[in-house]
Amino acid sequence: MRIFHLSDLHIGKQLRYYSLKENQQAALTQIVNLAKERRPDVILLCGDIYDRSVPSGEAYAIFDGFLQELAEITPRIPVLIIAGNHDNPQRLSYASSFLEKHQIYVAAETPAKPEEYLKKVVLQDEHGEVNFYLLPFLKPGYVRHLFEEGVVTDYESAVRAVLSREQIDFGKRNVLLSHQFYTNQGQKPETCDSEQTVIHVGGLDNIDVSVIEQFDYAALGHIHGPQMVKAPHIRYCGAPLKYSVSEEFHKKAVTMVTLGAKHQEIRIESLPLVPIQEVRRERGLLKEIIGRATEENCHDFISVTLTDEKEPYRPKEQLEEVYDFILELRVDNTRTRNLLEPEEEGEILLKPMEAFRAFYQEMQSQPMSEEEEKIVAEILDHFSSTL
Ligand SMILES: [Mn+2]
Repeated sequence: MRIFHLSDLHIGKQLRYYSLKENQQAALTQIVNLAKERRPDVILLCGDIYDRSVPSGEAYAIFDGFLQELAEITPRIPVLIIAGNHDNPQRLSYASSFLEKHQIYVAAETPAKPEEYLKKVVLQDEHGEVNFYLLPFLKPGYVRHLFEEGVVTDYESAVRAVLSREQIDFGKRNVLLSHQFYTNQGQKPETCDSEQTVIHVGGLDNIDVSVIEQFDYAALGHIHGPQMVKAPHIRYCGAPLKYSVSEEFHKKAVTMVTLGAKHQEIRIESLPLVPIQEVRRERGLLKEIIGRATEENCHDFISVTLTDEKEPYRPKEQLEEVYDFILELRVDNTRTRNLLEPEEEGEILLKPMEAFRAFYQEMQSQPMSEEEEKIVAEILDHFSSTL
């Protein structure tokens, strides 16, 4: 069985103040084209479909268009969707029973009553059945009431308890969809800035991977860089786009999993997604950075760090002449580094002239000329006589 594993679409997300609408649409179109080409038996969307719990009309339209295009592929490819921490369960489950008639299965809410269980979708291949368990993002408080007191104390015990009441037959082939923070004996996966979750190892949100190890494949969402956790069959596929500068070197892709017979080794392939705009860093002198602009890279999203000792006049305006999308502009030189160093002694009260001299030196990286000193002295003189 061939599986497309995706997560963290974050539809509607912006990069600083820039819309990513076209970038997201381009990525989704590539995913549709890959689906047409590679013909997966199922597509998994493992949480954080939308970036906000109240998605914009535009965000809904983008996702709707994506599902529509997937639905037009014949034979129909089932799509399995779970909610992530960014999704609003009620909103994500809108029209879900209707969608199910079209083989789009949405699990947004965790079991709330004793008689409710995880959504389970059974698909067939030449080796028999594969059970897909859809575990939406959960917090311990969502499910605590389903168990005896003291059973659910943290995220790990919550997921363990929810999975154990499913009475899964691990003699069969089982796939889990989950959107949580899984660690390998406290070892933290590689994270980046766009996940926007306060991730701390040893924190209550960690779940040891042993809880889900028995699945033949665990399709995970939540972490935006593609990586396995402990073993190849437990995997974060990552976001389809770079959502922060810290993802500069990520290789975004669709993770394609080929599941064979039970106990047969799984095959993992990365089908690269090519962004229409890169997200990257530029560091150096203003002149150098401007000089590096080309027709190909001038539309990239760039984070600029200037290293000029003598700070240029209106650097942002100068950069904007050649670069279209500047995410941020920082200065890293002796002045800014000194600012970060803590004062060794207590605060010293300087005379006005001394204070201005120090300020000038810091801003200009050189002392005032004699003429400038004279001007400043005159100004100070003027003020001291008027006060
Ligand atoms: Mn996410």
